[in-house]
Amino acid sequence: MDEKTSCAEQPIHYFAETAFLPTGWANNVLITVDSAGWITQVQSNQKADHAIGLNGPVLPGMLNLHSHAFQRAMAGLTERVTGEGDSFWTWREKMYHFLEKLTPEDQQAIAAQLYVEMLKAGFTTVGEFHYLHHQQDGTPYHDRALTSRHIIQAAMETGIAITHMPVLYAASGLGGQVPTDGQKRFINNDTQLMEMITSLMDAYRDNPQVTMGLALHSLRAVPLSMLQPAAESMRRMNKTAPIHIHIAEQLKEVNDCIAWCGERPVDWLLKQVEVDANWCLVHATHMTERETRALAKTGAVAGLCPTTEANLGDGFFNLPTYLAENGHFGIGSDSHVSVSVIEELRLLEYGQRLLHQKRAITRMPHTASIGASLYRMALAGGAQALGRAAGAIEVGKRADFIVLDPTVPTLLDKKEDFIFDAMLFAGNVNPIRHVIAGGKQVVKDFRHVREEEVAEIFKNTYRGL
Ligand code: NGQ
Ligand code: ZN
Repeated sequence: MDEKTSCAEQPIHYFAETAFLPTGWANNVLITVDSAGWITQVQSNQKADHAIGLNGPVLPGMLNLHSHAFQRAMAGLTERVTGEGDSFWTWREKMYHFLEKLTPEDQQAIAAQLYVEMLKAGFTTVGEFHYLHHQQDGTPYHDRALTSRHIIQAAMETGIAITHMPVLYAASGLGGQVPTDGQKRFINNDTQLMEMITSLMDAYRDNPQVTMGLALHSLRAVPLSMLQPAAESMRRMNKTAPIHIHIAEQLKEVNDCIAWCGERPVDWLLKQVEVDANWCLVHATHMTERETRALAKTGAVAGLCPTTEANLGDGFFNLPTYLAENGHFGIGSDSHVSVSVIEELRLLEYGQRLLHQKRAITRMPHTASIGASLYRMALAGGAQALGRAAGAIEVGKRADFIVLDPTVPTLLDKKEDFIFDAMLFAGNVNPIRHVIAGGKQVVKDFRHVREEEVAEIFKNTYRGL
């Protein structure tokens, strides 16, 4: 990166020798960004002149559509045998135990550290599915949205764009079962939750880094009597606000749902509410062929979290059928056992190869490159699911780019879509050298600009837990 500084109020000009645009790979691209961080002009075949040089292939930054930030601090602590039946559900007990003591400040420190790592790993937007709302004993803070504000503050400190989705959580099981003690910090009814969202929407309305959405934790945690009113109320407030829900991640949930209402979760959800392109169904692991086709037809996004799904023993998403029906997907790092665009996309493809004993599964029409198909579909699905004008180097979009290091051996002499293939399928050296988020350089030569400061606060927080 050239050492040129620009005045914050002036447009900034970046110059890329090679960049991936919606029209394909382009050379000598001049990108103009306004002071609010939006792209105002993109021109190919230009001269660098006084623009800031981005020395390496430039790609749009990726969107991470599913995050529970606090879980980052427990990564590596739940890999012990605890009994015969270690499972998703026993992991969840440990997770509940871990979050018992976290203060709003702890949540912010963990999120800031996580967001630094995300930016370094190529994620320039995060979707926070946030449910750790209340005090340790379950009473709300004086401001019900206090912990949300701390999470958003972590995004502000680090430069990542955020779609913040406060989670509606009201029950411990289908049919409105009473919440357990471990869930007491999550509980709100639909009215309380929508009030929180309204106040956060007002607070961040003019902030280009923040989008608000609604999360419905799961069919287990949200009774139908709250699911429909919450979704409708979100629609009235903002026709295009994202609505996310965890669904059909574990077989037990599917079986419980059938026992409860006679239907499978995705079938049932699609009957109860109008799922459209603003919805994101997170995991949707266990679907029949018919459910898979029906979900694809809604235009909603499937939120796939390959490393977490592998870690928790969830199963495989029905990708071939879903893609054949032009279904949309994006990626999330969820519990953050890994924080890497590369690892999520690679594992998504590898899981399918292992399952189907074939190669080249995640393919896009008219694209021979699996790397390009994965990256491009995840960009489009991520931007759609998070309701952000992002994921493309194009006028009107957020100026979020990653710059790869062309001297990394695996990228040597790679051109065009081979860049995506080599990035995703050739090894373990992080090639992401610089990251621009909202027009500002936040990662420079593999280091986040506030890396030490954020790490120090995280260290003190972590040791105090
Ligand atoms: C969560 N996480 O809300 O953090 C869930 C576990 C649950 C994942 N499903 C808890 N990966 O689903 O009840
Ligand atoms: Zn989740």
